[in-house]
Amino acid sequence: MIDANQNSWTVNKVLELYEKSFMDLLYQAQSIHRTHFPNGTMQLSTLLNIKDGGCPEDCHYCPQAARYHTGVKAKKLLSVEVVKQQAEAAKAAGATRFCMGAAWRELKDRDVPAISQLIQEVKSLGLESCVTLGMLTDNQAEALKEAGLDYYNHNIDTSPEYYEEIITTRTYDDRLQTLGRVRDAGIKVCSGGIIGLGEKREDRAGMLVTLANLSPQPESVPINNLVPIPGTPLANAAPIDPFEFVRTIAIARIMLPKARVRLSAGRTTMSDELQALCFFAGANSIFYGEKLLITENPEVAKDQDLLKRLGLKTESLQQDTVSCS
Ligand code: SAM
Ligand code: DTB
Ligand code: SF4
Repeated sequence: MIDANQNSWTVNKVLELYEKSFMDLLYQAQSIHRTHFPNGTMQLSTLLNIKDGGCPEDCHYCPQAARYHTGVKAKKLLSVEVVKQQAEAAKAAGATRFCMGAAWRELKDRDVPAISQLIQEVKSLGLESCVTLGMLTDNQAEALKEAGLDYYNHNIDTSPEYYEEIITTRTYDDRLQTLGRVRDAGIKVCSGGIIGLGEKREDRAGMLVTLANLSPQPESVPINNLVPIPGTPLANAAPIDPFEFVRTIAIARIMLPKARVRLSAGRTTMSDELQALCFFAGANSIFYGEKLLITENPEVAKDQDLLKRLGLKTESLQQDTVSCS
């Protein structure tokens, strides 16, 4: 079926959405959300940092970039035993996807066997697998697919115009090429970005245009609110107006109607009410577990309580639903 929305988004069209009244925009987003997700389930992904710190890149937001003094120490790749234990715990807590991140500029061929083994362990538990390892070659993408990888996360972070203000050690095109390789290998695409990098509304629109005009569109779209990290160039970035953040989620839902839109980093500083507004606007996935990669995430019990108070059901491994009790 041809999707009328796809490949035809322009920044001006998106800015028109941003100009709508907050209520009209949320009503439109919620209507689209209900059409594509009639069960209204929340998908829970648990993150594990499998390789901490020491990254050669200069992403201005990142606690793991070696060049900034953030107090994060470089460590070795975690062992299979540790990863397996963490994945089992995530499954027991109710997560359906296990996402493993490494502070790498790119995946090295020598690490492919170890990563493949980690993916196989996660898959053997019946969990969906996701990794985020930096740039990939065609052969590496194929090897990860062969190992059973379901999703590859690789964020475009912001608009093509603003990107150079945030990262200079690789280009926007490098990111898009890796996304193309992931897609060609038959792996599902997880790509999104960060709000609150000092970007303009045009840049938020430009980021969403890039994502929505990918063909096919990404299946998973994480929207992160910047977690300002002392020691990084963005340590003192001005926080974004929460309503602008909710608008961005709503517009992501409208432009990427079938994607799981994940309310990602930044939830520890959001009120329950703000998170509920984000869910109403169309966010239907969260990172679930006390830690993101380096920074904190809400406690499991707190998230379970929030989902319960909102009467939100969670996606289960069998694709049906269970109540969060
Ligand atoms: N090194 C790999 C890469 O850059 O693709 C994988 C890990 S990297 C930490 C994954 C993503 O986390 C980044 O692309 C960025 O969108 C997000 N991220 C990193 N630091 C963040 C922060 N302080 N606040 C919000 N999001 C952040
Ligand atoms: C994504 O979009 N957000 C996650 C995941 N993909 C890898 C990472 C958020 C990192 C927040 C800062 C930290 O803890 O390092
Ligand atoms: Fe490295 Fe990824 Fe952090 Fe950039 S975001 S510095 S590539 S770990």
